Amino acid sequence: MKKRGMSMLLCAAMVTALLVGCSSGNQNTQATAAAAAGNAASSAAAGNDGVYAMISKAAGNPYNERQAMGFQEVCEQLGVKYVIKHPESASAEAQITMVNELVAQGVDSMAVAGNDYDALQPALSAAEKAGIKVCSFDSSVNPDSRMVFVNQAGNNEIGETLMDAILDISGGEGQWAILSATSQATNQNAWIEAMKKAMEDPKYARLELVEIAYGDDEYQKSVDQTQALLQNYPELKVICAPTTVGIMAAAKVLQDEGSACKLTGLGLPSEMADYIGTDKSCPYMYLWNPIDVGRLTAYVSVALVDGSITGAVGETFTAGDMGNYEIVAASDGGTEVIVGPPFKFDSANIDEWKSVY
Ligand code: RAM
Repeated sequence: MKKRGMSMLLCAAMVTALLVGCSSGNQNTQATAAAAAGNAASSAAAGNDGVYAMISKAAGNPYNERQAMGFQEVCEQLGVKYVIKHPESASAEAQITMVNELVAQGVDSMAVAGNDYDALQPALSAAEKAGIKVCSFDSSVNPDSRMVFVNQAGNNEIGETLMDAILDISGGEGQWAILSATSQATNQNAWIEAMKKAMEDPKYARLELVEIAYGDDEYQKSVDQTQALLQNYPELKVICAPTTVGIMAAAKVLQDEGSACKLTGLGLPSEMADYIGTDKSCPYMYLWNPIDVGRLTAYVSVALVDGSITGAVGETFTAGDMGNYEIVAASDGGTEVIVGPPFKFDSANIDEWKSVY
């Protein structure tokens, strides 16, 4: 009896080690190791024996890695098992394959940063039918595909904040362009819509949005798109890049070329420190803490699995030391939890933040 208990404990420890190893391993190893561990884990541990999965938009993006760090940190603090997957490219197809794999492995929850608003619905609905609690984070999937969305900040708030930055940096008038991520990215598209809505205010009447370019959250493609914008619109005053990959690429192009065109958008302080300031390519930019997005996603996943929330408007829960959160109505008819307001980074505070995220 004693011996059996001991070997079960060892078994549980090995499964935990395997899953923890997965989260930072390469994609193929991760999928295989997770497949091996997924079913075993559900029966191995006492207490909360769920397996919590996270699927980001894509590998190779430091923003996504920071969200994963936060997710991992909370799962470890709570002593629950987790699987983190980063698709090789930011496509819905790659995510659908991962969702199907995780369903087959029998995980208990799945948090997805959607590379497409609608395309994942059949796969995620099948996951929900199999009893898996599904939420989205960072970039949502449609309300029929999720129980709740962990949104980094309010869409309208982000749209209005960016429009005010463009107005200010342009001096109130002139041509500006957007350098976005992929054309299907739910989050960037929601922010672009919010910017367009904000632009109806007469105070923006002398600003002209000339193009929305897509760098697909790939560095080189974002560099190429920035160069094309500069070539096609010699009078361009501002580029707004609501993506950490795009803004970093654009910042380097504009600064290296000594361009008169300025930049703003959403960027990681760690990647943008050399480009922030009135004498640099990006006078200021915004973001939120991506580690907190990942942390809150883990708390939401655990609360969905233990039944303390269902994703309905008005439900509240405590996210450890992050405090109390309430589920609210999202503008797409579904529900969401908002991490917090966007934060401004400029030359006065960038040094303080560049080592944080
Ligand atoms: C990129 C990704 C991510 C987005 C950030 C702001 O890293 O597109 O989804 O939230 O930018």
